[in-house]
Amino acid sequence: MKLTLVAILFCILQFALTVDRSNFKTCDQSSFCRRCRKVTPGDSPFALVPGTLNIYSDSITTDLVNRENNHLFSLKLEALQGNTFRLLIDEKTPLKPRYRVNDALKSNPVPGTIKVSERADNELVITSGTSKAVVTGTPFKIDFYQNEKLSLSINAKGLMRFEHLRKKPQPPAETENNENPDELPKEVLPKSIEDEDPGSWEENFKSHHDTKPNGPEAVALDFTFPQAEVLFGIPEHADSFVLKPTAGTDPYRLYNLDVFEYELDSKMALYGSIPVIYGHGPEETIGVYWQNPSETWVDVFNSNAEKNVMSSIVNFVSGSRQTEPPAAHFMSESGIVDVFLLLGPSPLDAFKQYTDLTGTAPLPQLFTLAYHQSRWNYNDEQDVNSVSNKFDEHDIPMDTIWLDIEYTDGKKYFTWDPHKFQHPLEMIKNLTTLGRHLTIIIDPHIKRESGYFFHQDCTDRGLYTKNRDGHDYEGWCWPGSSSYPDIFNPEARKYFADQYLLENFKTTTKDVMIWNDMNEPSVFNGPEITMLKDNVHFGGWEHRHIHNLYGHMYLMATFDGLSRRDPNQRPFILTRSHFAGSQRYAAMWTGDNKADWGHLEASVKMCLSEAVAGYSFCGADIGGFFGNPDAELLLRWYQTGAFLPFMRAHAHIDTKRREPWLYPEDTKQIIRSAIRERYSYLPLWYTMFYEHERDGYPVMRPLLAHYPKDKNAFAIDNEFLLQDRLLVRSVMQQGVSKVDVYFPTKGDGKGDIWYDVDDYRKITTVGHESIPADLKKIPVYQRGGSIIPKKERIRRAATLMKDDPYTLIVCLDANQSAKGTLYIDDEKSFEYRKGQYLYIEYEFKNGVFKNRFIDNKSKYSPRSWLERIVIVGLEKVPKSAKLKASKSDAADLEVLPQGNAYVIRKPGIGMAEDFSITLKY
Ligand code: NBV
Repeated sequence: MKLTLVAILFCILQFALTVDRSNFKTCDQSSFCRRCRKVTPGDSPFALVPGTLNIYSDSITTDLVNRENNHLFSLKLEALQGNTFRLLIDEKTPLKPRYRVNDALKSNPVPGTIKVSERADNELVITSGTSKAVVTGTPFKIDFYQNEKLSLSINAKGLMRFEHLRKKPQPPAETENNENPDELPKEVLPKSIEDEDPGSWEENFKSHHDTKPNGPEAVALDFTFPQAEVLFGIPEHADSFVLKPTAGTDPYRLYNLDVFEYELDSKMALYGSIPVIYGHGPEETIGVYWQNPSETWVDVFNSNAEKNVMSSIVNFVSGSRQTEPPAAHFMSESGIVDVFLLLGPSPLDAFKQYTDLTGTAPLPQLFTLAYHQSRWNYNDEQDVNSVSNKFDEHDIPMDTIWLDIEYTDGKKYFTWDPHKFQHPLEMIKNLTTLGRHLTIIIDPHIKRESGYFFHQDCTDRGLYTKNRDGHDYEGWCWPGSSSYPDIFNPEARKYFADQYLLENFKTTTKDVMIWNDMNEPSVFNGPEITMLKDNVHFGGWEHRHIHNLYGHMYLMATFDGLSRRDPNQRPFILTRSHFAGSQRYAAMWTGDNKADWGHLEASVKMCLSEAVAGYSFCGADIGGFFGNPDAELLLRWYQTGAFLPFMRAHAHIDTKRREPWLYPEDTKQIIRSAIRERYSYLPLWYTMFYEHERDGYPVMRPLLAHYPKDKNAFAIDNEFLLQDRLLVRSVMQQGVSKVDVYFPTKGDGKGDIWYDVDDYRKITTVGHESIPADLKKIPVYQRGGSIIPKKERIRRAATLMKDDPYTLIVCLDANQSAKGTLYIDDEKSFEYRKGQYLYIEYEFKNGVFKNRFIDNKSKYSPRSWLERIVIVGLEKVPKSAKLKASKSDAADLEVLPQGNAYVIRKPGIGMAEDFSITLKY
């Protein structure tokens, strides 16, 4: 009863306040963070042990010693293919094994080859390709060079820390001669940081007690980026894309948490954690992937970012560099050092090195890239049907309706509320006949109610996470008293996955997609709203060892379930919690944002950080989850959301209904055209996602990805690129009638030509240009030199546009040429993996437009055809065009001027046909 009251009070309080910082730890309240931060820069106590070196074809191994206590470690430095190294450090003979991550990498990395030479001066040189690692023995340090230039240093600041597992010191016995043979005499070892920290062996936070059975076990290491000017990465934080120095503040925190009404410009932890960081400068980009799923804090050093603008201009002009290059200090509560060094050298190289390790988002069904309509909650079946119908009435395209937790019978997942959702199959059918889909939420907290099959099964089969006493852990969440499947137990994953099969979840169909929320996991009455760290998972691992992986493993189960439900349909899952590699299973969104302008801006910054950390399929609640957006905010949010990879409107249960038609007519019309614009670009989105899966580069990119030398572009995060084809600078401020759009330079003062996608106005500005932006305007530009596929017949749902014809927008560069790709398949199944697709490259050069099939093996022949080619930026006026196609007769085509463009109308060629079109002047 007491617990119930506490939980209810907690929920009420949550709805009354903005973020309650006191619910979450500061570094100072976290014993291991405090300890790691106490290490002072300087000579590291770690050193290689002479005579222990082994050399293999791809790696070296050697012992490492902590000279403060003579504890031994094993070190392995391995070269991987693709200009990447991996460094592993573990205790040589730990008291018990330390946790190693198995499920984040997509597969075993492919080893490279090395050559090793020893230098007299205490150094080992390991060469792989054009890169080399120079390992210094005492104090231990590794420097990575590329073409003789220092790119990255490990432990150059000497902040390494590796707390070995030990027996708990017993209070001294009364007798005088109490000697423990395992420990060196007290006078030899000075008191260590962990001996002195009161939180090393147990820790309290608010009313919660953490028993820490293994005592101190932290690992920490510093990385210096000598060529970098900025650092970015380590999502998820509601902060700028470029990381801020942490001196005098808390470090950035990576600990998956359900943070209510999160603050902006904050280093506090959020729902997801991806421990990859990049250092970027005009010459190169270097990444560091710190593979550790325990609570992690990251200190950022960057004196460059602290300097005032004047001194950077002076430095820039004089060519002088800062004295201290940017650095990052990773500090994790437990585990081992398992770190991947991604040596770039270009930004795209480094991003790909990361996705080569952790994978990409598999090509989603096309409709998932269209518009999703959600709210907590659509009340009942009638409500769902009427919302769907209203979209048609107002001629607004929409592909998916979402149901939040209220559809269930008392928050018991895999059930339906028997009154509000009496005929789920009928409701689903109503949607699917219109070409639409349904997505429902399934959370990981399981209601402890006798008679609820899921609870019964997990109890009977021992599938729940245990508390430290070995009993099923009970926490408080939406259903009230809840337990949490031990998702690290393969049997629990299989059980969870099985529930999605249609023979089990009979009241759904294969067209129902899944939303996994609260999977940090969120526990209302737990420490920091999550699970106790001394809870125990399968294999005996404490929750502290694996916390940031909980949501990821849960996604693996859902993905497995949906894959088995219908092996030839691509699953769609949306997740809140995520870790490195989760992009292989689910799209993610940025959680419970607010209906204010700052949160709208944050949506772009946050998705940019996710994108460079392998997570391309990212979006934010359009309109803001909490609060009620006014008309201007809502329409600007739709305009931005239309150009983010995942486009979904969603709102809290206490907000006013906000479907577009509930706003004034002019607002509705603007929202409608933003959504329609999204639909017109679906062929581009689909192609970009295919190329993401195939090539590993992000879909959404910071400007520095393609303009790495443009220092003014490094920190820009209110503007972004979609591949290198579109530049988006949507309006994200209240009451403005113009925006400053930044057109980047390639570094030589020259830039690309850009064309406004609304009227094909040509822009040759390099730097800022002020653009008028009335409420209808979304400032978006197509790069000269690119070709973009579109569909211009917009229908009620994307699924209905499959066979519709294509339009190609050809924007010319300074050489009057352009290139671009288009990907086509059945938009739904895995047949594309058997070659059932078309992947086409289009090129315009010397007045000739033609196509080329990138994989000749493609066997797919779509019904769709080429309806229109729009050529933008032509210097000479064409009179007509000559078409030559493989399957039809040569023909003369009309070329009509249209504003700033020329339109070749109705080439009428099937998409699988070879052709060329020559302009006649
Ligand atoms: O399931 C209810 C909500 C959901 O609408 C939201 O999108 C999630 O981020 N959920 C969180 C639980 C609690 C919100 C206060």
